[in-house]
Amino acid sequence: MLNIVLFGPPGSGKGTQAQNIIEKYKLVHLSTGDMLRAEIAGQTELGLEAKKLMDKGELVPDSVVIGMIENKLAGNKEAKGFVFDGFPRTVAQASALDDLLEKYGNPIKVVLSLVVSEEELTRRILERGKTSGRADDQNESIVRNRVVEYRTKTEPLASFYAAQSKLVNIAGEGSIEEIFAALSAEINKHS
Ligand code: B4P
Repeated sequence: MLNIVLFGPPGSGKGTQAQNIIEKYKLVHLSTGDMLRAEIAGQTELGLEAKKLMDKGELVPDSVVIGMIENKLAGNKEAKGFVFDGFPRTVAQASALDDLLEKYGNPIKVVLSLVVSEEELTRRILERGKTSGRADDQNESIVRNRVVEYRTKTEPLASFYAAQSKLVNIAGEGSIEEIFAALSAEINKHS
């Protein structure tokens, strides 16, 4: 089973590249951002609570996203592998994911970390904000808050995965095709 984590700051291209990876390698895409936005669109209780935090650029509680991922893993037992996009975002989420995958005997093979400068992240997100309708894409101070959340809560995961010898840095600036080629070269070492 090929389990991959796509790691990087908001706007680094995780969602964009996850789409290319699942098509090429026939894997299942698990994006916690997409799952939360589906809950918001469905106006569920979970979605309404998550929206309050997401609109401010803050992370939603670990227990919420871990529960969502657990359900998706249980519902996709025949998958050839998963691309985790935007999850894990905290050390607690990463530990929970390791425990869940251990149950299935299929640990994470590689963590691909997209490296993009802060100016480029802000530029991309504000550009997307012109059409995405996402409140968290439209205001520079919210975008900056997302980056602060990333630096304080998510970036420490890089050492968590480096300690497991799973972290690979990929230059995340350049054309989508060039970045996809670099990601594919790494994935091919594991497939
Ligand atoms: P996410 O939905 O995960 O989204 P994202 O951070 O916006 O980024 P992504 O890196 O996927 O960027 P994309 O490819 O779209 O999170 C949203 C919110 O949900 C979080 O702030 C948080 O509140 C909550 N959340 C989600 N998961 C959570 C978790 N596990 N725990 C707690 N809270 C959680 O790219 C961005 C833009 O750049 C696009 O417009 C794209 O077209 C463009 N782009 C991509 N590659 C490019 C390239 N090479 N060159 C130029 N532009 C490019």
